[in-house]
Parts: sequence; structure tokens; C-alpha cells
Amino acid sequence: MILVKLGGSVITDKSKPMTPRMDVIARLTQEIADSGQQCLIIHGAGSFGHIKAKQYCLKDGTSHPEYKQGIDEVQMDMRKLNTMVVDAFHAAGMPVASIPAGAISVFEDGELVELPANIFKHYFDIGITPISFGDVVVDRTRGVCICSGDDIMTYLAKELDIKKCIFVTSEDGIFSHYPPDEGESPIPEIQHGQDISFTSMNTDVTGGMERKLELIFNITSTGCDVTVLNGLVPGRLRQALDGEEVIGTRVRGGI
Ligand code: IP8
Repeated sequence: MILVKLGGSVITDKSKPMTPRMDVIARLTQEIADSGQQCLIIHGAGSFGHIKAKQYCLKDGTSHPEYKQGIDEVQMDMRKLNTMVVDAFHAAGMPVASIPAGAISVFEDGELVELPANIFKHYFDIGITPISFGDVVVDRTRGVCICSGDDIMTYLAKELDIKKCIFVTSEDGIFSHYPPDEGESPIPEIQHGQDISFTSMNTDVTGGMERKLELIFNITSTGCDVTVLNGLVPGRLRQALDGEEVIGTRVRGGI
């Protein structure tokens, strides 16, 4: 079982509200279908989630005067993006089951505490690819908060004892400084827990690369290997799914 995250910066144009990259979505879903690997898919929000989530301060709960409208809009926008991803899987000949985090997960003060992993496992066992995504979710402390696709990845990797995770991003891998220099190669391999001092980074509502590496270390702590690669380059996801060496950053699982 391979856990794959299709990052929001790959499947959407993050600089333009509600702008999907339909060609990239179609190609990545086809690469997954062609690999023949049984995967669990999570996707990010990109310009369908982060802009309004920030506008309505949904990460911090219900403090914004128009938070109800915010919850409604962001959940609806995320379902629109999810439908596009689901349609692309169908076009690639893969049956999928959409499982919105907002419908089944519970947070406490910004931490994911409940997500019925058995539902994902059940669909997987009967040959249907489960697909979830970053969402607005209930939070017992804050009222609501934002669940990142990365939170779902971390939770499921632990609960389902996953051995391989792939983060499909819009960059070649993890770099120690951002933005990377023209033609610079990513750090090819990072050991679990290795200290990387980032010199600058892009941030969005769920944090930047530093937070991502923290989450990745959470995953690798269970012995799972993580690969971060560039999904804008055709074939790289397929290579990683086939177990081939690929340009990217590999974070070794360590127990
Ligand atoms: O793009 C964020 O998910 P991510 C979800 O995986 C929302 O961080 C709704 C902003």
C-alpha cells in the first residue's frame, strides 16, 4: 500500500484563485493508474482552499465574524476540486471512493485526534482507491480548524502501518534554502531526524517546508520511507511508484 499526496501547488495554480491544472491532474492520475500500484490518495487545496481559509481565519476557529460563510465556501470549493480529481481517476479507468476529512475527522486544538482509518482500509481491500483531501474540519477546542492533507498522510501512515509515502510537489525535492538556485539539485537523502537549517521559505496557511519536514519525520518515525518529488515533470511519479531511482529527496524511515 503506497500513500500518495498530490500537493495543492501541483494540481492547482496557487497564484490564481480556484484555478486547477487540469492537464497535470489528468497526467498524474494516469501515471498512478498505469503503475498498477494500489495506492491511497490524498490531495491538497492549493488555490481552492488556502486563500479563503486565510481570509476567514479558519485555522484558528470561529473568531471571524463571517466564519460560517467561510466554512461553507471553503468546504464547497474543496469538494469542487476533489470532483475534478475523482473525474480524472475515472477517465484513467480507476474506481475511487471520495472520503472528505471534514465529514469524518475530529481535531483538538489544531491536532488531528480521530480519523477512522478502517474506512480507508476497507475500500482499499475491496479494490477501490480511497481519496481524501485537506478540508475544514471540526475542532473540539477551536470550533473548526484546517486539516492539511499532510495531517491525513501522517495519521494514516501510522494507523495503517504504511511503508512508502510519496509527496508530489511542484519542486524537485527538499532544498536547504528557498527559493533554490537555478538548476540546483535537491538534497538527495535525509535521515530520519536530521537537522536541516532552512534559510528562507514559502509559507501558507498550513506552514512551509519546515513544518512539512516535521510532519515527514513524524511519518518516518514509524519506519516508513518518504519521497518528495516534482509532479510537474512527467514520469517522475510513475518512476517512484515503480520503485525506480528518481530525482527528488528521499527521507529514510528510522525506528
Ligand atoms: O493544501 C489545506 O490542505 P493542504 C486545506 O494539504 C485547506 O495543506 C482547506 C486550506
